[in-house]
This record gives sequence, C-alpha cells and structure tokens, in this order.
Amino acid sequence: QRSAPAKLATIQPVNLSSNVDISTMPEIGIMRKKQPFSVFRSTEMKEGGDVVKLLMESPDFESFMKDATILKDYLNEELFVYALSRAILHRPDTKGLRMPPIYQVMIRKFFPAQTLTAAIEVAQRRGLGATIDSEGETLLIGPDHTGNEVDPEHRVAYFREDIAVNSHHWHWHLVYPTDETNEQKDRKGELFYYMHRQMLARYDAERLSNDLLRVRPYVNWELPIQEGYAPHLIDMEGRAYAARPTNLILADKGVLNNTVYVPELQLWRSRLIDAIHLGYYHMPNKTHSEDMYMDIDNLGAAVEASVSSPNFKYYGNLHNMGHNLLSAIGDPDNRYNMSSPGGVMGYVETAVRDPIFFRWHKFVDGIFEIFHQTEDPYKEEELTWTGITMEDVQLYEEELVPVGMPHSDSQTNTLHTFMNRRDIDLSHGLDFHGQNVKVNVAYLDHDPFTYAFTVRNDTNAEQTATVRVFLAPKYNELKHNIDMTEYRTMCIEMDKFTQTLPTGSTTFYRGSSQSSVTIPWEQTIESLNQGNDDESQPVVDYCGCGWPSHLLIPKGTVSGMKFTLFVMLTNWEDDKVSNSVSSLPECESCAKDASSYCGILNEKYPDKKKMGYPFDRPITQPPPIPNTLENFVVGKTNMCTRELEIKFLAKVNNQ
Ligand SMILES: [Cu+2]
Repeated sequence: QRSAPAKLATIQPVNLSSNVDISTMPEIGIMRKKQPFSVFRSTEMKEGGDVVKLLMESPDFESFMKDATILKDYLNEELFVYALSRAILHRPDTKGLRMPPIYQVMIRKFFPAQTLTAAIEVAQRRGLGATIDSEGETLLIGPDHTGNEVDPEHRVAYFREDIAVNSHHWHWHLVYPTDETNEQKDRKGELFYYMHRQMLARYDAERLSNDLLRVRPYVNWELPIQEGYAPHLIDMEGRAYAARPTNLILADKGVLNNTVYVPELQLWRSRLIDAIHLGYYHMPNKTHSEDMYMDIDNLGAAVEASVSSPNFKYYGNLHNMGHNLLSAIGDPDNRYNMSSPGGVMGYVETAVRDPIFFRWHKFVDGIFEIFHQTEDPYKEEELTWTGITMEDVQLYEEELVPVGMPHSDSQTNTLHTFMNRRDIDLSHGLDFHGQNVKVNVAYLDHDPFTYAFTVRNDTNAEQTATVRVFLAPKYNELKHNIDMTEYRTMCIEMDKFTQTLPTGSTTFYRGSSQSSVTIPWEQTIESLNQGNDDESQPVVDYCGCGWPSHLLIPKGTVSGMKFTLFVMLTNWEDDKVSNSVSSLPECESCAKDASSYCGILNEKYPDKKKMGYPFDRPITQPPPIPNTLENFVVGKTNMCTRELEIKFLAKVNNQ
C-alpha cells in the first residue's frame, strides 16, 4: 500500500551534497531570478519541464530533497515552485504530500500591492514597539481595490479575483501541462475544453445574478475591447502588472523577427475551423489516414495548444498566444519596457482576474461548439434507462456529517448565499522580520445543503447508477426561458457520483460538500507546519485542483433568482472505466476529489461518457415542439428537473 503522507514540517533543508551538478546543465538556470514565470511562454516552459525531469529522476526521497534544495537557490523562484509542485504530484514517494496553498507562496500574484505595502507598514510599526492586541492586526481587503461601480464589470470582481478560483486555475494547468511528460493524462484536451466551458457557465450565472449580460465572445480582433482591467499587482522587482485600459485593440506582439502577428492567429483559427468541417486534420508529410480524424480530445490539444496537437506547425498555438497577445496589448512592442510582467493574462494564476479572460475563452469555446454542431444528437436509447424512474429530488438547507436525512424543517426550495471572510497569513511569501501579518479576505459563500433523491428500480435486480446533477439559470437576460441551445452551454455541473439502487423505491442523500467538482479551502502553511495533517484522512493523491466549494452555487439575487436543477441517472455498468480506482462503485478515496473538472491524478477520467453528457451534443425537437429542457425530459423516466431559487443574504460571517 501507499506510504503515509510526509509532513511538510519534516522537510527541512538537508546537507548540500546532491546528485545535481548544475555546472553541467546549461539548459537550466537560464531564466533570471525575480522574473514572473509563465507556462504560456515556450522558453520558460521548456526550462521548467527540464527541471521537472531532473526532480523526477532523483532516485529516492532524500536525494530529491537535496536536489530540490540546490535547485531552489539556483533557479528562478516561480519556475522552481512550478517544477517542484509538478514533481511532488508525480513522484511515488511524495504521494499524499500536501503542498501549501499557492496564494501563500506566490503572494504577489494573489494580493494587491497596496495590501502588501500596508502589511509591511504594520510589521514595521510593531518592530518600533507599537502596541497591538494579542490577535495582531488584520488588514481587510475586498474586491474594491480594482474598481468601482462606474465599471459594470466590477460587479463580478468578487468572482474573478477570488483567490481560490485563481488557485484552482493554476492547479489545473499544473496537473495538465502543455509540454511533454511521461505522466498519464487521460482526455487532457477534452478536459481543457470542458473545464473552461464550466468556468464560463459559472461566470455567466454570476453575471446574470448581477444584472449583467452573459459574456460576449472576443471574436472580432479588429474592434476595441470595451472592458478594461487594472490588476493592482506587482512582481518581485516591484514592477506593476500592466493595466489594460478600455478600448485597446489587439496588436502584433514583439519586434523584428520575434514578432507574433495577429493575422497568424486568424490563420490558425481558420485552419482549425476548416479541420472541423472536414472532420480531419492535415498532417505533416502524410497522406490522409485514420489517425488524423477529429474528436473533441485532439481538438482540445490543437486549440490549446499542447504537445499532443495533431500538427502544431499548421494549427499553431491559438489559445496560448491569445493569452500572450492580450497580456502585451498595452505595450505590444515593449517600447516602455512593460513586457515583463505584462498583463495578468500572461499567467495562469492571474489571468482569471481580467474580464478579457472570459471573453477570450468564450471565443475558444465557440470553436469547440462548432465541432459539437457537426455531431449527431444522442439517440433516445443513449439517453434513457428502462426500468429506472427518477421519482423526485428534494432540497434541504442543512448538511449532516456523515450525510443522512436532514431535519424535515430544513426542507426548502431556496438556497442562500452570503459574503464570508477569512484570514490569510502573508508572512510565508514576504519577510516581515519574523512577524505574522494577516489579511482578511472577503468571498462569496453559501449555506450547506443536501439533495434527497427518490428513485424506483423496477428491473428485478440491484443496479448501480451514475447520478448526474446540473444547475442553470431559468431565464436569460431578456427574462425569457432558456432554451436547450442556451442551456447546453450554460448548465453548471454540480455533482456526479455512483449510487447503488436496490429494487423498489429508495431515497438517498447527498451533501453539497460532497460535490465531485469542488474542494474545500486548502490547509494553510501554518497548519501544515504544525503537522496538522488529518491522520484520519486516507492517503490519496492530493493535487489541489478543484473548484472552490464556497462557489459551488451562483450568487443569485436579494429577491431570489430562479434556477433549474436537472438530475439524470445512467447505468454505471456503461460508464465505468476499467483500471481505475474509481471503478469501485463506492470509491472512498476519490469521492473527495474534484474529479469532474480535474480528473483523478495518475488515473483515467472516471466516466466513459463524454464530458458534459448529455448536454455535449446538440439537442433538438421536431417542430413545432419548443426545444426546452422540460420537453427534453419528457418520456425519459431516468431524468427529472426541479425549480429552485437562490437568494443572496446581506449577512457577513467572520471566521
Ligand atoms: Cu486555463
């Protein structure tokens, strides 16, 4: 079996004899110290990948620690964090090792400059003997440092700037890197598409909650970008991440022979769409053959683009270069020396802050949707399950641990959200001369809830079901019912789990914190240093990837916003994936993982169905039947819907 998790506290610098002889390795140590590292820049990614390989080759844990200690002093700081994190994810002897939250390590990419300055001042005042209470001083920050109500986009800054959302995005791209490795990355291209589509669906639900239109895709690159953004972040040398004022136009990036031209991106886009309509890729030096037919997974690889792109030269580097060009939009030829750090779009751990992240990704998602439109709708028998009836789903605003039947008076049709607050210690990412300085961060949260599903099994045998739960706003911005065309790209995956169905009627419960898309707040460095690893937890591959549980449901409105819950049961015998820990019906260890958006580390994606099923393919109705969710469900006993309401409460919690 697996070894017990190594405690962070036990990992201390060891004596410095190491296998790594830096003098013989010209390929590492190229990137200067204090420069922000980006996986979107191929030279930095190349060096990062070389360091990962080096750290993977250390023969045992002790030499791994020695090598890491040597490299830490030698390499660019952020590149080292990236490479070390990847090595820890994949080395067998670091299984279960908990990494500290990235926002406590690279604090400059998560906390505004004025907060860091204020934190330094607090530490200095204390150093001069200023009296402080025993709790210390805590600095309050909310999203208000990056804008105000003059910019309507600022209404959803709490979502874009949420530190756990940005941390999730960093972890996702850490677990699914674009470069070449021996790590098993099942359905990486498809998950690139699906995870980002889900981020868009969630963002759109937040926008509708805040009286904003859904995101418009950034398709016409000749038009000015109306939505600006000012990140208020600085890098390790004190240089500001570039603001992106309103109405800038995308420009060629770089000078002379290093230029990336906007028309190149347009060419890549045309070629990708061309390949979608042809159904296959043009390959280098090859005639047409089986291996170049298009599917959603290789399309994801081609669009992102990763090393598995079917033809990188021809289909280019569309998604990554879009990030880079948008990051450079304020100083595209670097005449003001702003190319480093550039804008937040240049880094996975900061990009989500900028409204253009979502406009860019909606454009990228549109390419995947063109592909889906070439697919045939699922046949009736691919959507139904004879003998299984989804009789009812109820909601309770209470979650028992372990999960069970909640008190009947908590039964509800209304879920509640509110702003919560949480202290985060900055002193692990900045030196306050031995003092701790905390910031108090505001974030959207919700009251816990439980689903109660009632299912009738008339098949004369016990069955195992995959339970699929989705949520989407009921109305669009015009207050019209959302039809299936809109619903398909707007529905939020809430949960997916396996459940045994005895014959007859059963009711089973599922708590909101059990969701297969979310993870709770990460353990802070302080609790890891104290050795507070929860010993009762099974030793699992811990990867830090997962949607923040506090953002499981959208904000809703003060008066209550209507949503539709959709539940579908499929036969797990058809969904299960062999050779996977998740092939156990009641998988204990993976139940807590955010497998829907992140897969399972070093395992296959735990569901044979296409990601987003049954909403990945087009859904139609023969005219004149309206193409609604209600009509989609008609005649399919294994599905049901329920209307609910989400209310935002003005209460503020403090923890
Ligand atoms: Cu991303």
